[in-house]
Amino acid sequence: MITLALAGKPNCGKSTFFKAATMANVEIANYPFTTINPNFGVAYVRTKCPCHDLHLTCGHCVDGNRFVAVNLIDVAGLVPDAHKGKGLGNQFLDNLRQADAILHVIDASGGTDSEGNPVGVGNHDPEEDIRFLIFEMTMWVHGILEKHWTRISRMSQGKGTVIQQGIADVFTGLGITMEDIRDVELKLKLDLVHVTIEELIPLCAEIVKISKPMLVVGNKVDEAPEQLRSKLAAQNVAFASAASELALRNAAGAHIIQYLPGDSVFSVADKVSLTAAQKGGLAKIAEVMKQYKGTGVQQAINRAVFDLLDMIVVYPVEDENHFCNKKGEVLPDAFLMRKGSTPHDLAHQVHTDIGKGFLYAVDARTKMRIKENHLLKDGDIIKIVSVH
Ligand SMILES: Nc1nc2c(ncn2[C@@H]2O[C@H](COP(=O)(O)OP(=O)(O)OP(=O)(O)O)[C@@H](O)[C@H]2O)c(=O)[nH]1
Ligand SMILES: [Mg+2]
Repeated sequence: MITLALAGKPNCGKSTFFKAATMANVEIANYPFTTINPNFGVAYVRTKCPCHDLHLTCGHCVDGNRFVAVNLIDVAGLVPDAHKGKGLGNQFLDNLRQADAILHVIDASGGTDSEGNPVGVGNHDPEEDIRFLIFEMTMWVHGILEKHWTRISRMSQGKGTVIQQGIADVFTGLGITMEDIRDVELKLKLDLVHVTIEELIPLCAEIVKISKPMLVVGNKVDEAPEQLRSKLAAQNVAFASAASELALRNAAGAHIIQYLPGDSVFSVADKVSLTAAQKGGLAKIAEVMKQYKGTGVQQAINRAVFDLLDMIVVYPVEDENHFCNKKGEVLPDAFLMRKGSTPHDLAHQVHTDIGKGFLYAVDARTKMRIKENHLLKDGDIIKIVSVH
């Protein structure tokens, strides 16, 4: 399963985002380092369920909206010089290893300094926070490389290819290959045989870029001054109000409103009488949602998975005529897969044995056989025929 990690300086709203997205009960407070141990939970990407267009009822979606699970990690806040162990530095950075992509949460309201202390809205430049996280991650990677560098350079005895492999081996856990290192070497015009460890910092920045795609989430947009918002919008920041999303999720859970994560509006449930405070709170949230077409939490998760990681959703079925499994459940599974995946990849994802015994696949919509190397599309419904 795909894993997204929430990272950023302390007190920017990572745990609020996490709680809103997973509905897990985690601690939230207006001071730095509320979270020390990482929180692990399940969030969802939202997509249109194919049952809607096929005029079927699947029982796995809500009004035609399918929520597909992804892992979400909420980690301790990171402060400048974390790579040197400041704050909870290294522990935090190690928690990012398992992430496929990072949601870098910043405080778009500019109300907290670089260490997460409240300073009053508009008194800190959030653009600074964007740069610092990339730098800390780069230096974290550099620190790891430094530990191995003497061995790698000694072992290679001046042979470039051995050095490339040696570096790639250190970062296999981050999905880095020898080809990646060779590409970076060419791009940066580095001579790995003769570089000093300091000259490897740009290479480490590239390793971070390749292994940890990052979406910057401008949280607390409900309090962000216009001048900061327009500066951040120019940097393609995904705006969010995690506190608004959390309030809506709680209100929907209590049947006060009708709202699905990712909706651009909510409606107050029939026969519910609201207190003046509730009315005021909801009106403020509605105002934010109008401007950003929602609270931004679901939108950020979707953007990370579908745009950053380039994933599609594919639905395996056993009966292509009724779009169901052997038990008659319609569209029982939804799999997130990389764009460029084939039916054979899907077979492997369903089960290793089904992958090994793969014979052919059928597109359930057209009932046509598709080739093993055919490229799957988002929303495809596929029957796999295998010897197992
Ligand atoms: N106005 C506003 N406040 C928010 C929002 N999200 C979080 N907050 C507030 O920001 C403060 C910090 O929230 P947390 O979720 O604990 O922040 P964190 O990033 O997890 O903090 P650490 O665990 O200390 O790193 C709390 O007072 C939240 O209520 C938001 O969207 N808007
Ligand atoms: Mg926290």
